[in-house]
Amino acid sequence: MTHAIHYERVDDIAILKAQNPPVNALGIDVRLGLLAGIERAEAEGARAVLIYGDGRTFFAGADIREFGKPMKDPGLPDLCNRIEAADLIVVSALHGTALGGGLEVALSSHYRIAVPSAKMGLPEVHLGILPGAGGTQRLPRVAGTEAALDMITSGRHFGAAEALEKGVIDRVQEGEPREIGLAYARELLDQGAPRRPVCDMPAPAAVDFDAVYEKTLAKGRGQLSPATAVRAVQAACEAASFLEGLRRERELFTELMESDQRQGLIHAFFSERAVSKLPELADVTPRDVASVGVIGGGTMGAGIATAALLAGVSVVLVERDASAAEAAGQRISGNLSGALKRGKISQDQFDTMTGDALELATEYGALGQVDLVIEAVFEDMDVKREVFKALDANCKPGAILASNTSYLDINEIAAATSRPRDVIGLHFFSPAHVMKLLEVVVADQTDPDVVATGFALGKRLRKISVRSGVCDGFIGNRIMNAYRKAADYMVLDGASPYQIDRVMTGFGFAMGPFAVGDLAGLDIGWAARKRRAPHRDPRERVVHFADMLCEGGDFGQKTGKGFYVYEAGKRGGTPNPDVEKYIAQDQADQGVSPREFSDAEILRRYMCAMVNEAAKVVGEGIARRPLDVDMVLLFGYGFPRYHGGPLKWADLQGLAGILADIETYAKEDPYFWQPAPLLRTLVAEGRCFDDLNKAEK
Ligand code: T1G
Ligand code: NAD
Repeated sequence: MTHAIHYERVDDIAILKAQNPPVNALGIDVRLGLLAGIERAEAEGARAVLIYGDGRTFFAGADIREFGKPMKDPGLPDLCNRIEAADLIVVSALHGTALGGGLEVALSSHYRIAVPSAKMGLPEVHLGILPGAGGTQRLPRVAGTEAALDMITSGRHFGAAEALEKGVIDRVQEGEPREIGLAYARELLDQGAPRRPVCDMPAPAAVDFDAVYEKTLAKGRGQLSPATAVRAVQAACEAASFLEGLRRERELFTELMESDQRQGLIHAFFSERAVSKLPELADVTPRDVASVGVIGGGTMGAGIATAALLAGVSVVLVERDASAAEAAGQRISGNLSGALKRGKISQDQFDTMTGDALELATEYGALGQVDLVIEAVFEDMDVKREVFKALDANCKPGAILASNTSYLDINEIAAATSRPRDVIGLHFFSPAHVMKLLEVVVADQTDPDVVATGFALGKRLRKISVRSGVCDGFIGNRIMNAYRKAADYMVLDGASPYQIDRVMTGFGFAMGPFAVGDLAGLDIGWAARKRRAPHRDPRERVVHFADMLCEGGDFGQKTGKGFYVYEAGKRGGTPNPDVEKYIAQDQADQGVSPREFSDAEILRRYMCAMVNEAAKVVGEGIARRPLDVDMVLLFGYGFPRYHGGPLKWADLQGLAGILADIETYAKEDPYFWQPAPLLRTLVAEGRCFDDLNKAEK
């Protein structure tokens, strides 16, 4: 036996208890322990085996940290087949999250019981693979083809009640897994219940798998794993035998395991868990935050207030005047009605959140007792400095003063107060009660416990919080500006903005850069360009076609026209014919002879611009690690998760090739395409961005 599996006998029942915290991942020691336990039970003449997990959960899947390494025997598929073939009854008792290989172990058992709060699922597609230990063959046999296809291609977690209703488990019972499992096994033995291997159950009914495959592929926007899993379930229905189906599952599993998408998704899994773990905060205690102040109740202020209310934090929102405060209240109520409609909150919770928990005010005096304030007023330094002076005068000592600015210098804002150590940037993304990303912007004098409080608040609001240093646009907007510029330059040189949008949606983005511009509002970028114009380096190329659109009052969706024309009630827009006119005008004014761009060149230039700026952001220490940048782009800018993020993508592409391309592009525009020093260093030393992630662990 191994320490990971504890063996115990109760009369003629052998009990295998998994003890591999935190989530009983099915690493080699667990697998060896389970195999030895089954063999010992048989050898000792036990009549049944009970398998359950100690601690917070039944097996939460294979040990993801073993992926990409040579698999040690017994592999999980063989172990599941061995459990199923045992010549005694095997019962699994589930609690916590029985996921992936964990549910597959349960499906290879002959009977399954669960506590009511148990969650189950085969989420492998979210890791770029598919259930590889018989899940695609056994689940359809117990739950039917349609239900299995839904559970496997969505990778969603489902509860015990649904699992019982769909035949995935046999019983739901209150109690401790060991106790309910033991009683159930005893009952089965007393009834003389037979072994009941799922592999002996009839092959499930086939469906139109080609149609399901195409639909799943389109829905995945280029992600391969869900669609490939459809083919594995197809084998469960059409293969000549169960073993033949298992063989096909293994073939497809191995194909996905060797894919770049698998590496991208595994990188995303561990990075989203690592991103908020900062060594310097390990022993720092955050300040208590029971109430929050929000200044400005526009798009962002109302969203931030909504996110806080949904997390059970009371809010004092201050606006310029009563009508603006009223309007803010309406926006918040509208956001919360959406959550009520979707059943995320109850009517009582809605009433509390729009009632006692929310105070709308026009005087800063109302902020006297709040623990933390988030400012979301106009993106203007003078306005922000005035607001922070007022906060300094009205907030209690120890209150944290945060700004939601998109670009402005947090150090300069902090200097407007007598307490710069309590000032921090908390940069939310629109809509703030929906988007998962929070950039925690640390200024030069920000106290560590203020930073720790920013992260603690992020966790409470269910955000992915990423530490950023201070620079123009912090991590995300700075990088976005670079790839947006590369897109604008390609348009000036002859590419169509609609071709670029098509290429980037083909790469996996939900929207291309020009459609995103229309969504966010072209006036925001216009204001930023005007703000920068006086300080612009004369060597920088400038495009004017977007300004021409804005000068005509076309700000995108909010005005019904931008790069696209939007008709009420219709999804998406159609190309705005004026755009080509403005582009041609800009080309003529700048003496540019337009040329053709292939889709491949557009993608390469766009991604090289993103990677190059990201490498500068890491090289300058604005982002602590490359994985921080990857998580910012994933959770704030819609970067396709299966690529792992721009720097993971770059590693998989090969940094030398990317540097070479940037050096080629630099021949035509040496100012924009200045290779990042970090990129040069990594290429020269034969290293990659992931080496830096590992170094920071
Ligand atoms: N392997 C290794 N480590 C794991 C792990 C796993 N499967 N699951 C979680 N961890 C670590 C995680 O990194 C973190 O570590 C700690 O446990 C707590 O996790 C053949 C091949 C179970 C719902 O996809 O969805 O089986 O950061 O912070 O929010 O078909 O973790 O503390 O160092 O996320 O309470 C399929 C993945 C595998 C489940 C708990 N299984 N895990 O969430 O805590 S593929 C999964 C989760 C497979 C077979 C295939 C969640 C959770 P650290 P946490 P949580
Ligand atoms: P907005 O114009 O929708 O709202 C700003 C609100 O601030 C208005 O309601 C205005 O009445 C109020 N206000 C202005 N001066 C005030 C004062 N002195 N006291 C109290 N209230 C005052 O703007 P927004 O889009 O919500 O942006 C707010 C901030 O958030 C800006 O710094 C912006 O850069 C940043 N931001 C915006 C987005 C976005 O996508 N819109 C995303 C992230 C960050």
